[in-house]
Amino acid sequence: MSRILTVAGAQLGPIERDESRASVVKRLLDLMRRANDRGADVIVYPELALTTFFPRWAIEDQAEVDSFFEREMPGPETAVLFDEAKKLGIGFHLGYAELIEEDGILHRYNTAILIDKAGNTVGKYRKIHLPGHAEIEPERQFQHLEKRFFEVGNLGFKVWNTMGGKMGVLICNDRRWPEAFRVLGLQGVEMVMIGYNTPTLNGLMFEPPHLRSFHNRLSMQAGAYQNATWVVGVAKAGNEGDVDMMGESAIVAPTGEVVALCSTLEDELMIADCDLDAGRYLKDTTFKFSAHRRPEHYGLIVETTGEVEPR
Ligand code: CDT
Repeated sequence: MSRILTVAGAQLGPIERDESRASVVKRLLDLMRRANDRGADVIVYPELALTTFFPRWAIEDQAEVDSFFEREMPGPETAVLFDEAKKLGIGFHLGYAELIEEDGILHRYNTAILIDKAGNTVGKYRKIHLPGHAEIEPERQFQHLEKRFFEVGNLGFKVWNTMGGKMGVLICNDRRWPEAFRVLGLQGVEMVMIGYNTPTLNGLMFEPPHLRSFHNRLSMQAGAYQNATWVVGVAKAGNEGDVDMMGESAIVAPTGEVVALCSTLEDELMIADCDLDAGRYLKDTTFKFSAHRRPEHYGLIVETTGEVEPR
Protein backbone atom coordinates (compact mmCIF):
# COMPACT_ATOMS: atom_id res chain seq x y z
CA MET A 1 0.00 0.00 0.00
CA SER A 2 1.27 3.44 -0.91
CA ARG A 3 2.31 5.68 1.93
CA ILE A 4 1.65 8.84 -0.10
CA LEU A 5 -1.58 10.46 1.01
CA THR A 6 -2.71 13.37 -1.14
CA VAL A 7 -4.29 15.82 1.25
CA ALA A 8 -6.42 18.88 0.50
CA GLY A 9 -6.93 21.60 3.08
CA ALA A 10 -10.17 23.45 2.35
CA GLN A 11 -9.89 26.89 3.89
CA LEU A 12 -13.23 28.67 4.15
CA GLY A 13 -13.85 32.36 3.81
CA PRO A 14 -16.39 33.99 6.12
CA ILE A 15 -19.72 32.33 6.89
CA GLU A 16 -22.19 34.99 7.94
CA ARG A 17 -24.61 34.49 10.81
CA ASP A 18 -27.61 34.11 8.51
CA GLU A 19 -25.98 31.92 5.86
CA SER A 20 -28.02 28.74 5.49
CA ARG A 21 -26.57 25.26 5.97
CA ALA A 22 -27.56 24.48 2.39
CA SER A 23 -25.42 27.36 1.14
CA VAL A 24 -22.42 26.34 3.28
CA VAL A 25 -22.72 22.69 2.27
CA LYS A 26 -22.75 23.82 -1.38
CA ARG A 27 -19.44 25.58 -0.77
CA LEU A 28 -18.03 22.46 0.90
CA LEU A 29 -19.18 20.29 -2.00
CA ASP A 30 -17.57 22.60 -4.52
CA LEU A 31 -14.26 22.39 -2.65
CA MET A 32 -14.60 18.61 -2.36
CA ARG A 33 -15.14 18.17 -6.11
CA ARG A 34 -12.20 20.42 -6.90
CA ALA A 35 -10.02 18.50 -4.42
CA ASN A 36 -11.10 15.24 -6.03
CA ASP A 37 -10.27 16.58 -9.50
CA ARG A 38 -6.78 17.30 -8.21
CA GLY A 39 -6.36 13.76 -6.91
CA ALA A 40 -6.90 14.29 -3.19
CA ASP A 41 -7.46 11.23 -1.01
CA VAL A 42 -8.85 13.30 1.86
CA ILE A 43 -10.10 16.85 2.37
CA VAL A 44 -9.82 18.73 5.66
CA TYR A 45 -12.41 21.40 6.50
CA PRO A 46 -12.07 23.89 9.40
CA GLU A 47 -13.42 23.99 12.95
CA LEU A 48 -17.19 24.72 13.03
CA ALA A 49 -17.23 24.48 9.26
CA LEU A 50 -21.01 24.48 8.87
CA THR A 51 -21.76 27.81 10.55
CA THR A 52 -20.40 31.17 11.49
CA PHE A 53 -18.21 31.23 14.61
CA PHE A 54 -21.25 31.89 16.82
CA PRO A 55 -19.40 32.05 20.22
CA ARG A 56 -18.48 35.62 19.34
CA TRP A 57 -22.03 36.64 20.26
CA ALA A 58 -23.68 36.41 23.68
CA ILE A 59 -26.80 34.83 22.22
CA GLU A 60 -29.42 34.51 24.98
CA ASP A 61 -32.09 32.58 23.12
CA GLN A 62 -31.22 28.88 23.55
CA ALA A 63 -33.21 27.94 20.46
CA GLU A 64 -31.05 30.30 18.43
CA VAL A 65 -27.87 28.90 20.02
CA ASP A 66 -29.03 25.39 19.20
CA SER A 67 -29.71 26.35 15.59
CA PHE A 68 -25.93 26.36 15.13
CA PHE A 69 -25.65 22.76 16.39
CA GLU A 70 -26.06 19.43 14.57
CA ARG A 71 -28.30 16.88 16.28
CA GLU A 72 -27.22 14.09 13.98
CA MET A 73 -24.31 13.51 11.65
CA PRO A 74 -24.99 12.98 8.85
CA GLY A 75 -28.21 14.93 9.19
CA PRO A 76 -30.76 16.06 6.63
CA GLU A 77 -28.60 18.94 5.43
CA THR A 78 -25.21 17.25 5.59
CA ALA A 79 -26.09 13.84 4.11
CA VAL A 80 -25.32 15.13 0.63
CA LEU A 81 -21.71 15.76 1.67
CA PHE A 82 -21.35 12.18 2.89
CA ASP A 83 -23.03 10.82 -0.24
CA GLU A 84 -20.80 12.80 -2.58
CA ALA A 85 -17.62 11.88 -0.68
CA LYS A 86 -18.54 8.19 -0.85
CA LYS A 87 -19.33 8.45 -4.55
CA LEU A 88 -15.99 10.15 -5.23
CA GLY A 89 -14.08 7.87 -2.84
CA ILE A 90 -12.60 10.77 -0.90
CA GLY A 91 -12.19 10.92 2.88
CA PHE A 92 -12.95 14.04 4.87
CA HIS A 93 -12.51 15.81 8.18
CA LEU A 94 -15.34 18.08 9.29
CA GLY A 95 -15.63 20.35 12.31
CA TYR A 96 -19.10 21.17 13.65
CA ALA A 97 -21.07 21.99 16.79
CA GLU A 98 -22.53 18.77 18.21
CA LEU A 99 -25.70 18.55 20.28
CA ILE A 100 -26.24 15.10 21.73
CA GLU A 101 -28.42 13.54 24.40
CA GLU A 102 -26.53 11.08 26.58
CA ASP A 103 -28.13 9.43 29.63
CA GLY A 104 -31.08 11.80 29.33
CA ILE A 105 -28.87 14.92 29.46
CA LEU A 106 -28.16 17.29 26.59
CA HIS A 107 -24.49 17.93 25.87
CA ARG A 108 -22.90 20.44 23.49
CA TYR A 109 -19.42 19.91 22.11
CA ASN A 110 -17.08 21.51 19.61
CA THR A 111 -16.47 18.38 17.55
CA ALA A 112 -14.64 17.09 14.50
CA ILE A 113 -15.09 13.78 12.72
CA LEU A 114 -12.95 11.83 10.31
CA ILE A 115 -14.58 9.87 7.51
CA ASP A 116 -12.61 7.34 5.46
CA LYS A 117 -12.71 6.92 1.70
CA ALA A 118 -15.46 4.28 1.95
CA GLY A 119 -17.71 6.61 3.93
CA ASN A 120 -17.13 5.09 7.38
CA THR A 121 -16.86 7.42 10.37
CA VAL A 122 -13.51 6.30 11.74
CA GLY A 123 -12.89 8.97 14.34
CA LYS A 124 -14.55 11.59 16.48
CA TYR A 125 -12.83 14.19 18.65
CA ARG A 126 -14.41 16.73 21.01
CA LYS A 127 -12.35 19.84 21.69
CA ILE A 128 -10.63 19.76 25.06
CA HIS A 129 -8.87 23.15 25.28
CA LEU A 130 -11.81 25.54 25.12
CA PRO A 131 -10.48 29.12 25.09
CA GLY A 132 -12.22 32.33 26.05
CA HIS A 133 -14.78 32.77 28.82
CA ALA A 134 -18.28 31.82 29.97
CA GLU A 135 -19.56 35.20 31.16
CA ILE A 136 -19.87 38.31 29.03
CA GLU A 137 -16.75 40.47 29.29
CA PRO A 138 -17.76 43.95 28.10
CA GLU A 139 -14.14 45.14 27.98
CA ARG A 140 -13.48 42.82 25.05
CA GLN A 141 -13.75 44.09 21.47
CA PHE A 142 -15.67 40.92 20.72
CA GLN A 143 -16.74 37.99 22.83
CA HIS A 144 -15.25 34.49 22.73
CA LEU A 145 -17.83 32.44 24.63
CA GLU A 146 -16.68 28.91 23.90
CA LYS A 147 -16.68 28.14 27.64
CA ARG A 148 -20.36 29.12 27.75
CA PHE A 149 -21.56 27.22 24.71
CA PHE A 150 -19.48 24.03 24.86
CA GLU A 151 -18.50 21.42 27.41
CA VAL A 152 -14.91 20.19 27.57
CA GLY A 153 -14.59 17.19 25.25
CA ASN A 154 -14.79 13.74 26.81
CA LEU A 155 -13.24 11.52 24.18
CA GLY A 156 -9.54 12.09 24.92
CA PHE A 157 -6.83 12.41 22.28
CA LYS A 158 -7.02 9.38 20.01
CA VAL A 159 -5.17 8.12 16.96
CA TRP A 160 -6.96 6.09 14.31
CA ASN A 161 -5.43 3.67 11.80
CA THR A 162 -7.04 4.73 8.56
CA MET A 163 -6.21 5.81 5.03
CA GLY A 164 -2.87 4.02 5.25
CA GLY A 165 -1.60 5.83 8.34
CA LYS A 166 -2.12 6.91 11.95
CA MET A 167 -4.42 9.91 12.01
CA GLY A 168 -5.21 12.30 14.84
CA VAL A 169 -7.39 15.37 15.26
CA LEU A 170 -7.00 18.50 17.39
CA ILE A 171 -9.23 21.58 17.26
CA CYS A 172 -7.95 25.15 17.12
CA ASN A 173 -6.74 26.21 20.58
CA ASP A 174 -5.51 22.63 21.23
CA ARG A 175 -2.64 23.35 18.81
CA ARG A 176 -1.09 25.79 21.29
CA TRP A 177 -0.72 23.06 23.95
CA PRO A 178 2.30 20.80 23.50
CA GLU A 179 0.70 18.10 25.63
CA ALA A 180 -2.20 17.78 23.19
CA PHE A 181 0.23 17.10 20.36
CA ARG A 182 2.39 14.90 22.60
CA VAL A 183 -0.44 12.58 23.60
CA LEU A 184 -0.98 11.98 19.89
CA GLY A 185 2.78 11.74 19.31
CA LEU A 186 3.07 9.07 22.00
CA GLN A 187 0.60 7.01 19.98
CA GLY A 188 2.79 7.31 16.89
CA VAL A 189 0.58 9.78 15.05
CA GLU A 190 1.58 10.46 11.43
CA MET A 191 -0.89 13.19 10.53
CA VAL A 192 -2.77 15.64 12.74
CA MET A 193 -5.74 17.49 11.24
CA ILE A 194 -6.58 20.81 12.87
CA GLY A 195 -9.39 23.20 12.01
CA TYR A 196 -9.23 26.69 13.47
CA ASN A 197 -11.12 29.99 13.89
CA THR A 198 -8.56 32.53 15.07
CA PRO A 199 -9.15 36.29 15.17
CA THR A 200 -6.26 38.37 13.82
CA LEU A 201 -6.63 40.61 16.90
CA ASN A 202 -6.56 39.78 20.58
CA GLY A 203 -9.95 41.14 21.70
CA LEU A 204 -8.65 41.98 25.18
CA MET A 205 -5.33 43.73 24.63
CA PHE A 206 -2.99 44.82 21.90
CA GLU A 207 -1.06 42.04 20.23
CA PRO A 208 0.43 42.75 16.79
CA PRO A 209 -1.32 40.73 14.07
CA HIS A 210 2.04 39.54 12.72
CA LEU A 211 2.80 38.05 16.14
CA ARG A 212 -0.53 36.21 16.18
CA SER A 213 0.28 34.79 12.75
CA PHE A 214 3.69 33.75 13.99
CA HIS A 215 2.19 31.95 16.99
CA ASN A 216 -0.20 30.09 14.71
CA ARG A 217 2.67 28.85 12.55
CA LEU A 218 4.97 28.29 15.52
CA SER A 219 2.44 26.03 17.27
CA MET A 220 1.78 23.92 14.21
CA GLN A 221 5.41 23.71 13.05
CA ALA A 222 6.71 22.86 16.53
CA GLY A 223 3.92 20.30 17.05
CA ALA A 224 4.79 18.70 13.72
CA TYR A 225 8.56 18.57 14.27
CA GLN A 226 8.55 17.53 17.93
CA ASN A 227 6.22 14.64 17.18
CA ALA A 228 7.53 13.84 13.70
CA THR A 229 4.08 14.15 12.20
CA TRP A 230 2.33 15.90 9.34
CA VAL A 231 0.03 18.74 10.41
CA VAL A 232 -2.82 19.98 8.27
CA GLY A 233 -4.06 23.29 9.72
CA VAL A 234 -7.15 24.75 8.09
CA ALA A 235 -8.69 28.12 8.89
CA LYS A 236 -12.03 29.82 8.65
CA ALA A 237 -10.73 33.14 7.40
CA GLY A 238 -11.66 36.70 6.52
CA ASN A 239 -14.02 39.25 7.97
CA GLU A 240 -16.82 37.28 9.61
CA GLY A 241 -19.41 38.95 11.86
CA ASP A 242 -17.22 42.07 11.77
CA VAL A 243 -14.22 40.21 13.20
CA ASP A 244 -11.11 39.63 11.08
CA MET A 245 -10.16 35.97 11.16
CA MET A 246 -6.70 34.68 10.32
CA GLY A 247 -6.12 32.58 7.20
CA GLU A 248 -2.68 31.14 6.53
CA SER A 249 -3.92 27.58 6.42
CA ALA A 250 -0.88 25.38 6.05
CA ILE A 251 0.29 21.84 5.53
CA VAL A 252 3.41 21.20 7.61
CA ALA A 253 5.79 18.29 7.08
CA PRO A 254 7.19 16.23 9.98
CA THR A 255 10.41 18.23 9.60
CA GLY A 256 8.46 21.35 10.58
CA GLU A 257 8.63 22.76 7.05
CA VAL A 258 5.55 24.36 5.49
CA VAL A 259 4.85 22.61 2.18
CA ALA A 260 1.53 24.25 1.25
CA LEU A 261 0.02 27.55 2.30
CA CYS A 262 -3.20 29.41 1.53
CA SER A 263 -2.72 32.97 0.34
CA THR A 264 -6.27 34.38 0.42
CA LEU A 265 -8.91 34.90 3.09
CA GLU A 266 -11.52 33.09 1.02
CA ASP A 267 -12.59 29.58 0.14
CA GLU A 268 -9.29 28.15 -1.09
CA LEU A 269 -7.77 24.73 -1.58
CA MET A 270 -4.21 23.78 -0.76
CA ILE A 271 -2.94 20.35 -1.74
CA ALA A 272 0.13 18.33 -0.90
CA ASP A 273 1.34 14.79 -1.51
CA CYS A 274 2.19 13.73 2.03
CA ASP A 275 4.55 10.80 2.45
CA LEU A 276 3.42 9.24 5.71
CA ASP A 277 6.92 7.75 6.07
CA ALA A 278 8.53 11.21 6.00
CA GLY A 279 8.68 11.36 9.81
CA ARG A 280 10.09 7.85 10.18
CA TYR A 281 13.73 8.94 10.42
CA LEU A 282 12.89 11.42 13.19
CA LYS A 283 10.83 8.84 15.07
CA ASP A 284 13.84 6.48 14.80
CA THR A 285 16.52 9.00 15.77
CA THR A 286 16.08 12.42 17.42
CA PHE A 287 12.58 11.65 18.69
CA LYS A 288 12.92 7.95 19.39
CA PHE A 289 10.79 8.24 22.52
CA SER A 290 11.66 4.79 23.91
CA ALA A 291 15.37 5.64 23.84
CA HIS A 292 15.48 9.33 24.75
CA ARG A 293 12.41 10.47 26.68
CA ARG A 294 12.83 10.62 30.45
CA PRO A 295 9.28 10.82 31.81
CA GLU A 296 10.42 9.37 35.15
CA HIS A 297 12.31 12.66 35.74
CA TYR A 298 9.74 15.15 34.56
CA GLY A 299 7.83 15.22 37.83
CA LEU A 300 11.06 15.88 39.74
CA ILE A 301 11.97 19.01 37.84
CA VAL A 302 8.92 21.08 38.75
CA GLU A 303 6.00 20.70 41.03
CA THR A 304 3.13 20.86 38.57
CA THR A 305 0.34 22.89 40.13
CA GLY A 306 -1.10 23.89 36.76
CA GLU A 307 -1.05 27.54 37.84
CA VAL A 308 1.57 30.22 37.67
CA GLU A 309 1.62 32.11 40.96
CA PRO A 310 0.18 35.62 40.62
CA ARG A 311 2.73 38.37 41.27
N1 CDT B 1 -11.38 28.78 18.12
C1 CDT B 1 -10.31 28.96 18.90
O1 CDT B 1 -9.96 28.07 19.68
N2 CDT B 1 -9.67 30.12 18.81
C2 CDT B 1 -8.59 30.50 19.67
C3 CDT B 1 -8.58 31.96 19.86
C4 CDT B 1 -9.05 32.25 21.20
S1 CDT B 1 -9.03 33.93 21.59
C5 CDT B 1 -9.89 33.97 23.07
C6 CDT B 1 -7.23 30.08 19.17
O2 CDT B 1 -6.45 29.60 20.01
O3 CDT B 1 -6.89 30.29 18.02
